[in-house]
Amino acid sequence: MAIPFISAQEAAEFVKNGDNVGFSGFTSCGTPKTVPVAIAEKARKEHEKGNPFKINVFSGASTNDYVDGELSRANAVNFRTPYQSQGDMRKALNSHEVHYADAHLSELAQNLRYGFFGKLNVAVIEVAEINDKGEAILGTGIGITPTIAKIADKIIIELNSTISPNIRGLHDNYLPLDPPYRREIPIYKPSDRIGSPVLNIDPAKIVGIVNVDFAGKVAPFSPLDETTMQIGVNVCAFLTAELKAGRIPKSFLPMQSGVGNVANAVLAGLGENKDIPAFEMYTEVVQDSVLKLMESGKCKFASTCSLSFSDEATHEFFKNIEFFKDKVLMRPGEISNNPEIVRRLGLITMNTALEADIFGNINSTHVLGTKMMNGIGGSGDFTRNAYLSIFSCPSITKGGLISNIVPMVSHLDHSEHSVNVLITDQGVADLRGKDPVQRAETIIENCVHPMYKQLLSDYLKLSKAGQTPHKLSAALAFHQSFKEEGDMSKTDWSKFA
Ligand code: 0RQ
Repeated sequence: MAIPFISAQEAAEFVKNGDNVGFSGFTSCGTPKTVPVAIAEKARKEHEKGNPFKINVFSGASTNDYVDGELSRANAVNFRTPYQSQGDMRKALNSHEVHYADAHLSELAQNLRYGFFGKLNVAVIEVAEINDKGEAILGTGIGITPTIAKIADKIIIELNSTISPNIRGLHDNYLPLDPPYRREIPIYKPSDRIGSPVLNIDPAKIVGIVNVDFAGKVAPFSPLDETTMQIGVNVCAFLTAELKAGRIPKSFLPMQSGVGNVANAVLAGLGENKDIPAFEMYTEVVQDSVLKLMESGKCKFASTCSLSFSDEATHEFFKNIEFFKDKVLMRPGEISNNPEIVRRLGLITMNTALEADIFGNINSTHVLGTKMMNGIGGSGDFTRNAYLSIFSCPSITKGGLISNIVPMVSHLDHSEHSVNVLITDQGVADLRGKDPVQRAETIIENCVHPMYKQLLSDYLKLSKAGQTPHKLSAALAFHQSFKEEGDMSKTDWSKFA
């Protein structure tokens, strides 16, 4: 029987108050665009009638304005996991209107299959192609799609005609067995294909197909500033030195890089560096910089969960698909970020901190300890299992009113045990093989902005007791000073002596 074509509004009627709803995609890539808006409209109408209407939203990573923006503005979200980066959703979860569980991206798909969230009522999945047998070609991001396609009671398809047919062949859909039957995931190099380019969806569960004829936008990058470029230069210098010292094999190792400008600056720097051999990437997001590296031959292959290119780069990529198609594979998030694979392949990981402390602990998520920014994303999946884990951040923020290096992080995402190297615009702190006091001395010497060097050295002298010397009453004094005086540099240790 042919699968019916329906409108987004008709599709939204399949979604009920209290439903667990899974969305395809990873970042804005592969994420539905019309059904979530119709669900938000339905929520508004129900609220006007005095009826409750909220859903629980599950996705591969961040989404787009149609999912997180529209649904949160319509007050239609009860629970959200595992990651978001949209302003209205951020406000809603920080004010507790939305219950947000920040989580490692690699774990959500399996936790859904394990039943940790109850059953999944509806999956909304964007595809480039689908036939009556339910054989689907997904869009430019996978995320949790193979899992939600398998476990959801009802499936709504968004068939997006703007996705290039040249996307066929780039996906590697794969579902691991669950414990106690899990076997090793047979990826031994980034380019190993283990699954299928086609996702098989049970057509009996598909309630309808919604035609979509517009592409979502990928946010443009802000131009590289001096600080970002200097961080990029420092990361490149460090990696080159590691290679020369023989601590990175001559053939190099696969790289993971987080999103954003620092990642782009580092990749651009590596591309220009003649001492770094052509390398592969095993990561969750590839951005424009990776295309350029492929064109120049510097990046041989990229395994990713999404193709987060600008409109221009997307066009170029699909136009030149003959060149790119054996250089890219898109995988589900539980494979792109899988700890087993990260450890086996020996990834060099580069992620961003909001703040680090002098002992090497990292806060990637909470502004001043309480306000959620985005979430831990894939940074923990990669960091904890890396061959070499690098964190970077600027040494100061807001013109120096904030030091990104503090006595004690105000929220902990990545502990000292997982962080090998900290890099700021000031320099590189190699934390390997150092005790906490040695780490603190190295970080203060190499990474802290001159405005804050004395303050942090003095903090270290406040207490000499214990393996990790803290003056507990003063440990968050930087944050307190910022709250009270709008300036961390106003911290006065004499109050704590
Ligand atoms: O505030 O917006 O008011 O200017 O925080 O700071 O420097 O623009 O940070 O865009 O590079 O993101 C960690 C959030 C960094 C990101 C984080 C203020 C600062 C600014 C943002 P304004 P920047 P970036 C791959 C892996 C976790 C997920 C991850 C992230 C705003 O990289 O979400 O790694 N990482 N995923 O002024 C108070 C500080 C601050 C501060 C900055 N110490 N205290 N405010 N700010 N530092 C991706 C995926 O998983 C999909």
